[in-house]
Amino acid sequence: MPAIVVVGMQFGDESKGAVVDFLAEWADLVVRYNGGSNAGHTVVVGGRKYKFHLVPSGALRGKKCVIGAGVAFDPEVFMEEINELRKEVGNVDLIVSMKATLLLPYHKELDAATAGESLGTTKRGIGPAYQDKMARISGLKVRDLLSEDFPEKLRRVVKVKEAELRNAGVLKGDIDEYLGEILRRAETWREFLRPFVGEDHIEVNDAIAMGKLVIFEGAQGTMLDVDHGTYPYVTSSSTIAGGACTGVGVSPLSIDAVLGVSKAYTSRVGAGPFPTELFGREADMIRERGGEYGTTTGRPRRVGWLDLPMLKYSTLINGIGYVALRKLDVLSGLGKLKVAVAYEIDGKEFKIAPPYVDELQRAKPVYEELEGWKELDWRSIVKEGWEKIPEEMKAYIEFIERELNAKIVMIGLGPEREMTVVSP
Ligand code: 2SA
Ligand code: MG
Repeated sequence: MPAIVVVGMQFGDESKGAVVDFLAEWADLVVRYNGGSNAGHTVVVGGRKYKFHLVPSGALRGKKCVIGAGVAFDPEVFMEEINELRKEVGNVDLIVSMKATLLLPYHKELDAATAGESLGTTKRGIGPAYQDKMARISGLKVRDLLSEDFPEKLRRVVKVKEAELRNAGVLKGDIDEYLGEILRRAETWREFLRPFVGEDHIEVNDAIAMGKLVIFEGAQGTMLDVDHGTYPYVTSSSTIAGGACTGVGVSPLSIDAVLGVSKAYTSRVGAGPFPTELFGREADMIRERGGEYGTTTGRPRRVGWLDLPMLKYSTLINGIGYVALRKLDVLSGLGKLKVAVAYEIDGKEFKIAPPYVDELQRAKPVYEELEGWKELDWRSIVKEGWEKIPEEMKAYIEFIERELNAKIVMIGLGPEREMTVVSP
């Protein structure tokens, strides 16, 4: 049984949650390795929508889950999410890495006060938390929260950050009062958290060694990766498949496959370049049909045509051999479908997207037009299989497979769990 990384090929919201939930039926372990509660992974079962932010989507099937060292861990959100989940599924079997970065209330306030508007962040404190992690003198880990000397550690950190916190208007009055407030809340967090903490590296490597099926659930998407995305319009973590190794402490040799997840079109929430973006009536139609609103923030998402140069870039840097193509239903009845097969930038043709903001802003997509399909009877496809897929949709799928040189192993025809169809 393999270890599979599920990774977003676009700007997040590819519906990785639904794909992970689908695979989780067979999985033994579901692992988050990057990001934090900025993620919004939605799983729909029997008309009920479950939204995951910090906890891996595998929890819904009662599978064992791990939150790895690479995650920015917000104990407040964690408590809320676990309490909600317990009402739904009863016991949540989960391990939180001692090594995970601790995300504290001031990170969220700093996020809102700084990058929130200019980058269009989720204001969940992600950037400021990773900033402190990298700075080291101002970073704290989950293990610190549990240690006896947490008050002293926190004081030291807040001292280092005092000027920054005052400048941003986060810290206004007396520093001791401010510390006291956080420490009071921290008392609740740590008691809640204690039974969950553990060693992610042991848990995950043991499972792999025992031949169990381990699913790594990537958050956000490749184009939002801090190193490889459209910097600075990115998130602050390693969203790519390689992030699974660094974010948990697993050898690259232990990963058996990378499953890329892409929508049948493109969406982006927040600022940054988007070469195939649509506006007006077509955009509104896709947005409404696709329910393209942020799961975490409710923001309307920008939408556009499928962008193969971007997907090729993703395929390359993630080593994607298999693809889950989602939300094909949203394109039903739209007429001709455009797909970008290359960009023209300053008179030069690019088959693989350059990830540079300035070049992407000047990129003119070279489109190919494919026939669209009219109606979609997902029930008969689910019941009778692949043959029932409209011919035009088959051609759309095969076109993408050829261009990416990857196999589309499953498609999504709607948000419900049973609307995922596996290819022959
Ligand atoms: P941040 O908050 O620092 O990670 O924001 C930096 C950029 O990364 C984008 N980002 C996302 N894009 C799509 N989906 C995300 N998750 C939520 C969802 C977002 C929401 O599933 O819908 O609810 O709005 C996500 N998280 C981060 C963000 O928009 C910035 O462009
Ligand atoms: Mg999402």
